[in-house]
Amino acid sequence: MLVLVLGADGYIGFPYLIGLCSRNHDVIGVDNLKRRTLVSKVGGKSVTRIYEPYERERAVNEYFNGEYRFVFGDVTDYHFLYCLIKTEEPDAIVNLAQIPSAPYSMRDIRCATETVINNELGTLNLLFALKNIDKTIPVVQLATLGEYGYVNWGELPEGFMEIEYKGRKDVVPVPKQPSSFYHCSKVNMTTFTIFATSIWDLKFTEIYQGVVYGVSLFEEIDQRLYTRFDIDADGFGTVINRFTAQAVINHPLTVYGKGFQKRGYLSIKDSIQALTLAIEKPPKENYRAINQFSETFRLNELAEIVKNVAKELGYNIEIEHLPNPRVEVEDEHEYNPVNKTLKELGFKQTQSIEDEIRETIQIIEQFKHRIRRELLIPKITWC
Ligand code: USQ
Repeated sequence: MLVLVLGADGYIGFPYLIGLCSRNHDVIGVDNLKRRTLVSKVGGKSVTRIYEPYERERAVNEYFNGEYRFVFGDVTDYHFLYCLIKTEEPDAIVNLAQIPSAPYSMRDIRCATETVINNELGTLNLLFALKNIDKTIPVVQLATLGEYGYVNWGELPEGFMEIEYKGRKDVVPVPKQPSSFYHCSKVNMTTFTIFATSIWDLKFTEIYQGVVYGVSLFEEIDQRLYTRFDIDADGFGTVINRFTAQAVINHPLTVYGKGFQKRGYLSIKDSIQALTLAIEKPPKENYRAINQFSETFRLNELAEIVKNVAKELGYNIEIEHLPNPRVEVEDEHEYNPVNKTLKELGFKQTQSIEDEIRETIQIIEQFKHRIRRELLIPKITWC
């Protein structure tokens, strides 16, 4: 099938589209290269060396049967998005074109506005374009587990839950408790999507994804197929990737606060596998919610895992608790999201977190000289 991937130059977008081409799908990848600009803006740089989009396009087409075409463009431009979908008539669309950083969105009013406009307007444009062109094209769109926040009642269902209030029952969206303006923008994307799919009969799957880590499957084939790997504290580095980069330069692992914060995690290989299942097995219903993660961990557990794997590889690393720059629940708390739908679709974790971290360390060791220490300590605070 022909898949339109919005956000084709991102950490997940690029290896995801390679995965699709390796399964004989054709892909049109769209990106405005904002991620590259924003990482530079916060002083960062991908630890892995990444290639320009058209070099990436050439490399994908050299190795895989599915044909890949890169298109430079911005999903916040309705006319661009409308014309692209109308002309290309994709069989499926994947919307990953978001600014994904919680700290960046908390930096100042400009960054908050930029995040909100990019993420929410991109979604609105996609919803309207599909209403006006073809309501039957299935879309997979990235939401986040962080939309739900932490709840004290136990299990976190997928998207919707049954409630009972004053003796009456109903099924409603799971309450949202976002913890940054980035997470607020994702909540609003979800609200738009649930509403629009219900009135216009569109076909959307929203992926409530946990924190992604690791390196993709394609590094060994050709260095032009490397995905980016960010480690900056105030922008785009996520926690496990930051810990692995810290390990290879003998920097203490920076646990924020007490370290009991519990979240869902999955490797980038598993993210690609799960997104592929979602696109190849579209839903019957107008709106499907999938909680996407492999395992849950507390930060203290993650730091111990990275410390132990690094030790096997010859690095003796300390764990350091920094004052938490964020406002988040950091005492012991419940966190039990369910991921039933993913399992029903046939998802299986590719490898253990230890193996994934070992592989990541071995790959980024070659790029040690590109890890800048000054990017490892957070400066943006929530208050
Ligand atoms: N943290 C540390 N030390 C660090 C960096 C982070 O202790 O050096 C902690 C944070 O305080 C937080 C946890 O690690 O408790 C995760 O932080 P993160 O920066 O890895 O991830 P987060 O800001 O939650 O956002 C990431 C992605 C986002 C995605 C989200 C999934 O950037 O796009 O939506 O993970 S979720 O967390 O489930 O909302």
